Amino acid sequence: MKRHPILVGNWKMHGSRSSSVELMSSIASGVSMRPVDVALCVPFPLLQLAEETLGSSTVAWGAQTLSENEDGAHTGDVSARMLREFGCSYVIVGHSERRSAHGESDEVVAAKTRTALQARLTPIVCVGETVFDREAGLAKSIILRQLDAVMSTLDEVERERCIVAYEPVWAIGTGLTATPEQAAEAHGWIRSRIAEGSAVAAESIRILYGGSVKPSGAKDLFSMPGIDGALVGGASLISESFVAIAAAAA
Ligand code: G2H
Repeated sequence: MKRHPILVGNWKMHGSRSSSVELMSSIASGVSMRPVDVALCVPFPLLQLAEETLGSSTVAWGAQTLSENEDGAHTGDVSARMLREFGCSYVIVGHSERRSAHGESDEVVAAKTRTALQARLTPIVCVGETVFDREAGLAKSIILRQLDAVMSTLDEVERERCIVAYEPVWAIGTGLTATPEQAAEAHGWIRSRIAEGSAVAAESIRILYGGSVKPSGAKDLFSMPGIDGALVGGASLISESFVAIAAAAA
C-alpha cells in the first residue's frame, strides 16, 4: 500500500492574529494543487482563525498538545472535545519541548494519545533522542522506549490511526538536520517495531521526520524509503519555504 505523504506545520508559540491569517491564506493557496496532505498545528488562540481561514481550503489544522483528561478542574488545559469543536483534525503529542519543559512522561504521552483517538483526532506522536543518547549509542533504545510506551496501550486499529514523528532533539530548531540516512535508519527502527505487533499497521502508518527541515535537502529526505513527510517548525512560518517543502514531498 502506498502511503500518502503529509506535511505538518508546527507553529509553536509564534504568530499574531493579523500575521496568522495572511500566513494561513498564503500557505493554503500555495499548496492547493499539491498531492500531499497538509496541516497546520497552531497555538490554541488561533484555532478559530484557522477554522475560518482554512475551512474552505485543502489544509487541515490542529493543536500542539491536549489534556489527557476529558474535562474538569484542570486549569490552563484544553480538552480533546474543545479541539474537535474548533474543527481540529490533528494534535501533536509528546513533542520534546513538552516532555522537557512540561515534564510530560511516556505515560502521560500515552494517555494523551488515547484521549485524542477517542475524540477522533489524529495524534502525531513525537519520539526522539537527545544528543547525549545518540553519542552514548542509546538512540534506538530511547526511541523504541518512547514508541512502546504509547503503542503498547493501543489496539491494532488505534495504532493505524496514529502518525509518528521522529524528531531527534539535537536537530530541533538548531539548524542541524539528521542526514537522510540517519532519518531513514530511525524510521526503519520505528516501522519494524510496529510490524512486530501488526504488519498491517506498520505498512499503513505514516512516519514523519522533524528537526530543522528546510526546502534545501527536503527532496533528499523525502526520497528515502519509509519517510512519509515532515513535521516542520521554523520553516512553516515562512510561506514560500513551507510551500517549497510541500512541493518536495509531493
Ligand atoms: C521540531 C520542528 C517541528 P524545527 O520541533 O516540530 O521544529 O523545524 O524548527 O526544528
